[in-house]
This record gives sequence, C-alpha cells and structure tokens, in this order.
Amino acid sequence: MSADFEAARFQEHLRSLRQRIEAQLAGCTEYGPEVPARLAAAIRHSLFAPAKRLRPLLVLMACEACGYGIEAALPAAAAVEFIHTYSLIHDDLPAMDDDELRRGRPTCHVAFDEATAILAGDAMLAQAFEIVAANCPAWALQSCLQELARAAGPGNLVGGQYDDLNPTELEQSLAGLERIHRRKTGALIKVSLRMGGAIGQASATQLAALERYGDCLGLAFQIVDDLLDLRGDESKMGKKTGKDSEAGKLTYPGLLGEAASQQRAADLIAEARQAAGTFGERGAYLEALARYVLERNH
Ligand code: GRG
Repeated sequence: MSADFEAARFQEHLRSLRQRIEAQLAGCTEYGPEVPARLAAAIRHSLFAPAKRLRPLLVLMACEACGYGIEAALPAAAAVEFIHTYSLIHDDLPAMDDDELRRGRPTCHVAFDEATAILAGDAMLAQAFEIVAANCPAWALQSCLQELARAAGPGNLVGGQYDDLNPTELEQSLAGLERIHRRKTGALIKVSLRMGGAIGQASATQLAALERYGDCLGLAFQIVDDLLDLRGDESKMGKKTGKDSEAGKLTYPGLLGEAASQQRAADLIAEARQAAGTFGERGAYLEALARYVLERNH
C-alpha cells in the first residue's frame, strides 16, 4: 500500500473516531433542569471548543488494537476528556497559569467568571467518574475507576501540577523535569491506553506494550508541547505561546536545546511505534498516531 493511501486511511479513521467521541460527549452534556443553565453553558464552552481529543482517541485505539469493538470503550473515552478539560479550565485560572485563551476561545473564567470556572471543573471531574461507574463493562469497571482516580489524583495530575507551580531545587534537572511531566501530562495519557486495554481484554503482554507506548508518547507529547510553546503559531495553537520562557519555566528546549529536544522526541516516538508493533496490523493506527504527535503543529 502506498504511503499516501495509508495516510488517507489514517485520516479517515481519525475523522470517524472523533465523530463518535463528539457524539458521546454531547450525550454526556444533555443536562436536566437540576443543573444550572449557566454552569452547563460553561462546561460546554470549554468541552466543545476545538480540541484534538488525543486522550479519548488513545482509549479507543488501544481497545481496537486488542481486537475489540470501540462501543464499550466510548464512556471511558468521554470520561478522560472530561478530566483533561477540567484540568485545562483550572490550569487557566488566575491562581495558576492565568491564561485568557484556550482551544481558540476565551478561557472559561474569562467567558464566564472565576467561581463558575472553578465549579465547571469540579463538576466535570465528578461527572467523569459517574460516566465510567454507570457505563463501563463489568470486567474493566474496578480497574478503570481505580486507575483513573489515581491518574487524576495527588500522586499524578494534581501532584505534577503542584510541583510545576512550586518547583524545588530537585526539579531543576532533566530527571526532575521528567518527574513532573510523567505525572502532569503522562499519567492521563497512560491511563487512557490502560483503560482501552482493560476494556479490550488485553493480555499481560499487550498491557505492557500499551504502557511502554504510553510512557514514550506522553513524554514526547510534552517535549513537542515545549517546542511549540517556543516556535508554534498562536493562531493554530489556540492559546498564547511563549509563556514558558517568559515565566522562566524549566522546559526541554531550555535544558537540552532545540535540536536535542527534537531528537529526544523523535527517539521516544520511534520507541512508541515499536511498542505498537506488538499488535501487528492492529497496532497500525497507534503507530500512525505516534507519528502525528511528533509532527503536530497545534
Ligand atoms: C489543574 C490539576 C490541574 C492540572 C493541570 C493540563 C495541565 C495540568 C496543565 C496544562 C499546561 C500544559 C500546557 C500542559 C502540557 C500538555 C497539555 C496538557 C497540553 C494540552 O493538551 P492538548 O494539546 O490540548 O491535548 P487539546 O486542547 O487538544 O485537548
């Protein structure tokens, strides 16, 4: 098959999975009268702004790689996007990164107000667990709930964010930087793959391959994010760029230089693609997604 045909097939698959994800998210935000209308509007404002949907795509592609249909994995895919979106809303707050633009739209606290943005995030975090608890297949329910809670909790997403806001001397090194990113960015990426695997009834070997893929993809994603913050196009990114260097933050290009950072991202993506190879033909979409993460411009 030609490379062009493969690329077109991947793009078509992305389009079709994203359509299913959007429909699932829409279903999750059909709120009744008990949900205040303005709170619902704030949730929809952030959730339905243009986004890549990387984490839900990983849930679905991991499940497919195990030879399972995506239907059973759609709730977990929606749940992880709820948690990711909550983390963006809270990250943008004045007490944290204080951003005015996200996903090409005014941030939630700018479009609404600070209290509404805090509550929208709180609501999405809680609802994510309701979505999984009510809809995840029985065989994967306990592991999905527990692993999702751990990935979103104090040892991962929240702890990584805390250390990013309050870096200690220990974090002023490559190992320190990676410790933050494995928790702040990597944990949600990895749990997406693990949930997809659990729902797709992955074998121990397949789960280990998904984990290695997730470890490499998560770090590479962050390196590319740092590079885009330095050189990316603000209108494509849908958020303000150059913030990390302005804030004197520790970043990969700051520590390694741009060329070495690009090389490290490429090496990690090569390792992720190798891990996807464990699934043979069925891992082709995960492989293509890893390439997309390296080549992305937003
Ligand atoms: C507030 C608990 C809490 C955590 C915040 C999300 C986050 C942790 C910080 C955001 C800062 C940042 C730029 C992290 C780098 C990686 C990242 C999460 C980028 C945004 O995710 P994308 O690129 O965005 O997948 P879309 O909008 O496409 O979903």
